[in-house]
Amino acid sequence: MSDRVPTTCMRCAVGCGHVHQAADIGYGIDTVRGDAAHPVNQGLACARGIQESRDPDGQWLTRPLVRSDGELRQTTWDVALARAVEGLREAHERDPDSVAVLGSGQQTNEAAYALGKVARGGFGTRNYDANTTLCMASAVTAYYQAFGSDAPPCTYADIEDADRHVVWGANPAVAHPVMFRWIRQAADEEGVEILVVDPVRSETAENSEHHVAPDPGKDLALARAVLARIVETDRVDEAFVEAATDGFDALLDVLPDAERAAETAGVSMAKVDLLADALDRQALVYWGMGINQHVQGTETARALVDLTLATGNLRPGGGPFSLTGQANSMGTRVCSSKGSWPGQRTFENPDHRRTVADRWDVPVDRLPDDAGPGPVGILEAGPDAVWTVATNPVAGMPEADTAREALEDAFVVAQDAFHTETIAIADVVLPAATWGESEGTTTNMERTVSRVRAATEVPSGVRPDLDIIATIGSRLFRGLFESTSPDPESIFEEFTALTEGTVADCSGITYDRLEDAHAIRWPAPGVESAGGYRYYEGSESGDAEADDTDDADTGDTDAGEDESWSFPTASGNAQFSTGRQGALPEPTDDDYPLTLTTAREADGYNTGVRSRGGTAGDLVARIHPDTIDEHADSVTEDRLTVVSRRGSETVRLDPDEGVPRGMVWLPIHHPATNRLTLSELDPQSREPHFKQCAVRLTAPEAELSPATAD
Ligand SMILES: Nc1nc2c(c(=O)[nH]1)N[C@H]1C(S)=C(S)[C@@H](COP(=O)(O)OP(=O)(O)OC[C@H]3O[C@@H](n4cnc5c(=O)[nH]c(N)nc54)[C@H](O)[C@@H]3O)O[C@H]1N2
Ligand SMILES: Nc1nc2c(c(=O)[nH]1)N[C@H]1C(S)=C(S)[C@@H](COP(=O)(O)OP(=O)(O)OC[C@H]3O[C@@H](n4cnc5c(=O)[nH]c(N)nc54)[C@H](O)[C@@H]3O)O[C@H]1N2
Ligand code: SF4
Ligand SMILES: [Mo]
Repeated sequence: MSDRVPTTCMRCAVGCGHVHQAADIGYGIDTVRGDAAHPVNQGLACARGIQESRDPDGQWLTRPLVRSDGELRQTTWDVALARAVEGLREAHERDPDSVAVLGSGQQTNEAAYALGKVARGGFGTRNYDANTTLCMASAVTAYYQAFGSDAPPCTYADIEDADRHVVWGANPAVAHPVMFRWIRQAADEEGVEILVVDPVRSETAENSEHHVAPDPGKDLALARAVLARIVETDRVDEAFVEAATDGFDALLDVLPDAERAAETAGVSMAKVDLLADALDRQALVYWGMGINQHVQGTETARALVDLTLATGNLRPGGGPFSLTGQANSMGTRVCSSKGSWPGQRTFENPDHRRTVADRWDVPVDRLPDDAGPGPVGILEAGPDAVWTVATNPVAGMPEADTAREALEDAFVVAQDAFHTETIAIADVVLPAATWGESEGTTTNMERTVSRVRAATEVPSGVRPDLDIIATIGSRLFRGLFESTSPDPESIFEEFTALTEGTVADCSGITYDRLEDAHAIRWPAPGVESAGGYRYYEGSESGDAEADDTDDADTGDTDAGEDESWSFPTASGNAQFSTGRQGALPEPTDDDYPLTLTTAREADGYNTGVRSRGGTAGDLVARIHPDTIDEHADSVTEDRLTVVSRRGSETVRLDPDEGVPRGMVWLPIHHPATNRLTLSELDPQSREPHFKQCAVRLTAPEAELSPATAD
């Protein structure tokens, strides 16, 4: 019998501990179950997390490939690496910024840190980013602006203390199943309720007490209507606002009238009151892609933070809780040198650049002084060479045909475990080890670091990401790594040492400590410490560093003497914002009268590489029966064509009353979906506006053509 190896699920950022057991013969994982000894999930796990870890549906890559005479052909690692290094070097010699590197929230901290080191400290390119910018960037920017640091102040421990769970633009019943189970369980207690804000009656809405359905993309108006109502009815936590925040008066100056804002959002005042009442209690406000993926994603996320600040909902059992998507999006934010240097050091600060350059032993003027234009801007700039690691931009980027063309014009090195649409157009393919096959760590959405361990061998043609990255890095930039096959633990130590003394201090976390504790939350500046409730010290903070000699007065939750607040902003206070609802980038009109939205299904994962096998199958659109009736003349059998200004796709119909009239709902798991979407960005976060664009329905233009990964 193979060993039972404790590890962490790499599918979503709940971060459940798993136990993996390898097949007795050959390669692969035979058994996966939740780890009862892991403090995050205590044995729970979801079906898809288990299935995708144990037996993913994708077509495995088993040998390196290089393109010759237009065809991808099997080759040796020596040949593939030489080709990769040569192509990247040629571009780098022309101009460092002509090398683009696209990383992922599905790498270990060690691989993500190493990739960032090569991208920024080796190539010195501005044009390095990750799929996490398609995902979390608006939440990240909002947290920085509001709190001075990017991290949810909340943890899972808050869930059982909250009286109201407001789930805004997220569908955790599908996307974060174990977490939703905790939320649902907490809300089964007397007097506790879940409220869902989503234009679609999602699986989460179906399983909640209340559903508020704003018009698509109008959440900022709704959040302002709720705040205006709280102000009108005198329910602001003035003591907290006075003691711990700045900017409330400036917000009041621009706050619209509640009725007018509710009308803009397409929501009744009764529903606005429902949300205002919820926030008047101990409330957690969770949010996801329905908020972040918007040209005003940062401003909308900040408006949600404003709601929690105005009602003093930042104590245990309350707070703004951004639901991180991919398993290691949070780690990527802290370690990868993508949006900030390790430990949330900023690009603009010359002292921070110098510290990083010194540690890496590279010239300081090599390090860029801004984070770059984001994945969409990087491809728009037309890079000469692109290195992708654990991401599938040909399918995952908005306006995907444009992304594909940019990649087709470039020299592409694609590093993945499976065949993908990006692999299909690559010049060099580097097969990487994946979940269950790699060693390292990952960091979940509540800032908890946990070990990832290999349970199975890999075929000789496959190598760990860290080895591939360190090999390419070492060949191009002598001395960047001590070895072409570094020990993950030594890379982890290098990363955590670089965070020492920062707001995201991980220097007290070691592999040895993780061995015993399984999971340790940052900030962890010392070997005994683990981050508790952020920005808050008080009788309920649970913070290892909190002053527990205070005179505890647990009955009183007003900003009292027993609690103190401190935010790493210039003034030390949390910041209110002044954003107001603007127009959508592509509103519906006579030519394109319907709104296309894109979201997740329980059985699919992102671009579907690991969840749909080699064939994508039919693209299926959920549409309200009344909207289908209006277009009945166009329907042939059960098919019609969805046309946007960027492309058209023939879909099979799934009549669904949970989707509002006037909307077409497509899963993101099909590679055709993003041929239709829009590449407008939030100017602050550079996150694409994935959730609304204008479309029309016509008679089927073509046979359903199931796209394949080839
Ligand atoms: N099963 C599964 N789980 C996953 C993933 C997966 O692909 N499949 N992916 C992982 C990743 S990377 C991520 S980022 C997370 C994402 O997790 P979620 O944020 O939950 O993802 P989505 O399904 O994209 O969008 C959430 C909800 O936003 C709603 N929405 C759309 N437009 C609007 C709007 O205008 N306003 C509001 N309020 N809501 C709107 C959609 O109807 C949808 O129900 O999931 C992670 N977990
Ligand atoms: N229309 C629309 N588009 C969207 C979204 C949306 O809501 N709507 N959501 C966006 C979001 S939130 C996200 S996160 C992105 C995701 O976009 P992508 O990153 O483009 O898509 P994924 O399918 O997650 O691709 C991850 C790849 O990493 C590979 N992989 C997994 N593990 C490993 C590993 O250990 N090593 C290596 N080398 N490879 C590995 C997988 O095989 C897969 O090919 O999509 C975005 N695109
Ligand atoms: S909830 Fe997320 S982390 Fe937990 S088992 Fe499911 S996919 Fe994995
Ligand atoms: Mo994501």
